[in-house]
Amino acid sequence: MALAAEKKTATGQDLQSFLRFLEESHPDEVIHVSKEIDPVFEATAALWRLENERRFPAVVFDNIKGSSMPCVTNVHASFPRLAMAIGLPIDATPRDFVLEYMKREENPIPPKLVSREEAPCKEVILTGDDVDLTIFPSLKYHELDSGQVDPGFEPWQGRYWTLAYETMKDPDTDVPNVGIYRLQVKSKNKVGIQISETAHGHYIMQKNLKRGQPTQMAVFNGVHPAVELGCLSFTGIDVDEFSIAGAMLGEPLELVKCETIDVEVPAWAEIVLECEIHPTEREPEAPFGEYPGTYGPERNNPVVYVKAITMRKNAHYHSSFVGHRDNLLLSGVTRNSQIYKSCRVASGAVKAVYVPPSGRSRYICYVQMEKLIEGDPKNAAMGAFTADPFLKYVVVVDDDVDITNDSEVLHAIATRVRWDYDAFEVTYSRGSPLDPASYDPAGGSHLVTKVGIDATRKANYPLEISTPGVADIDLSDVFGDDWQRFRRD
Ligand SMILES: Cc1cc2nc3c(=O)[nH]c(=O)nc-3n(C[C@H](O)[C@H](O)[C@H](O)COP(=O)(O)O)c2cc1C
Ligand SMILES: [Mn+2]
Repeated sequence: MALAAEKKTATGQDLQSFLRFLEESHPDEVIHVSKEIDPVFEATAALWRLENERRFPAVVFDNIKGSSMPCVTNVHASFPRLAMAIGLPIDATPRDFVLEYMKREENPIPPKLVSREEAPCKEVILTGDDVDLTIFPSLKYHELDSGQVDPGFEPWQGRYWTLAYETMKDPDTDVPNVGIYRLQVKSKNKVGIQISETAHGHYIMQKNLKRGQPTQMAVFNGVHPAVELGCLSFTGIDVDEFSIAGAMLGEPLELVKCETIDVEVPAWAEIVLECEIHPTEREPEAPFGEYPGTYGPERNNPVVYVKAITMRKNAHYHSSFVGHRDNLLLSGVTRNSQIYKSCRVASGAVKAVYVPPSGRSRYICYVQMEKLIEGDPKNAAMGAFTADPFLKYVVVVDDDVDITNDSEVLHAIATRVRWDYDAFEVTYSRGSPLDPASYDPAGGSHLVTKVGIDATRKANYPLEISTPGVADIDLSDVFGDDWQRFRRD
């Protein structure tokens, strides 16, 4: 195992080396909790309280009741950590991030196969009766999280994996696919899965279903966040997300073959579950608290059997705090590059785009442009809608508006929009089936109304107030050296 311990890049390809990097270089970005914490609600409640205080460190729960494994969470809850994951400075702007992410997405680096001796995820191998999902500190996040479990497994009702990265091969092309589809623990070796109809994973499962065969699928959990950001890239079904993960790392992602199925997984993953999605078996899964901040309904979802567990000796289980920043930011930042590209096709005057957490990092997009001709902002808004079906409101503003600041955008809407001229509506269009404001939320309708808003200044916009000399004022000179005692609003 000598090779396995070596670092391949400044921060390596694994979650633990990224945590070490934070501990050494940015110690306030991460906290270890040694107190015993209940996996049922208590971990989530603690993160929620922290969020109420507007604080978002990565949290490692070292002592989750019932498990000997640490539970790492909230890693993606702060944008600067995501920027640092792809090698940007801690103060990088969302625009810097989009441009860097886009550049890397356009220059994929194919993965590299390594031997099992070189793969830390093979340090422990459990097969047959040794497969036991109860060793992992999976959490129960929300009060009504549920789903059917096997008889005798009731204490595990509502325990979910929210950072399960699944990989499976397209039977037509053999191209691997990667996405996150949550898992519901049902027994020692059985989980439920929710793969949305729009995910590539769903197409692959359906293709196998038509052939009457199970889908071989590996789950990997706990990787470097650069790998996560690459795996969640908005690519076509024929693009292998592992090559985008390599681009985010700046080196080939190391993959290793699974023991019991014909699928490859990241060699530096903390935990791997080698699985088969049963071709026909379905069981009730959910309700489960989802990203919009509401529960997704119970559904008859596929059943998955775990054939083997492979993992590191000191494996760290990785969880995402779903429905909160940790989940929202990770989903949000990976959408921006496609939206930016599409908006730039619609109008060359577009300078930046931002999908704010206030819109659940899915439903709202702000577009900043240096408008040269009237009408152009609406075309830019249409470009955003084309790129991302989940968007419902696109607001286009002038280039002096800070699009990472909701208040500035609202100011632009309040003072620069005549609704009948400047907004357009598209009814009966495709959105998210989890949208609480879809035409039939209880029925899981994906039909929504979309609104584009041109909030740029129009012709004859009155002169805006200004005062000469603001930038030159020395506050200490006027208000005294202790002017900072005044409470900040
Ligand atoms: C924390 C997190 C949880 C997610 N959970 C699910 C899920 O349970 N089911 C699902 O279909 N998509 C889920 N997603 C979204 C998909 O992983 C994402 O759309 C992915 O790009 C789909 O990949 P694919 O189209 O290649 O299959 C989640 C995303 C994040 C960031
Ligand atoms: Mn895909």
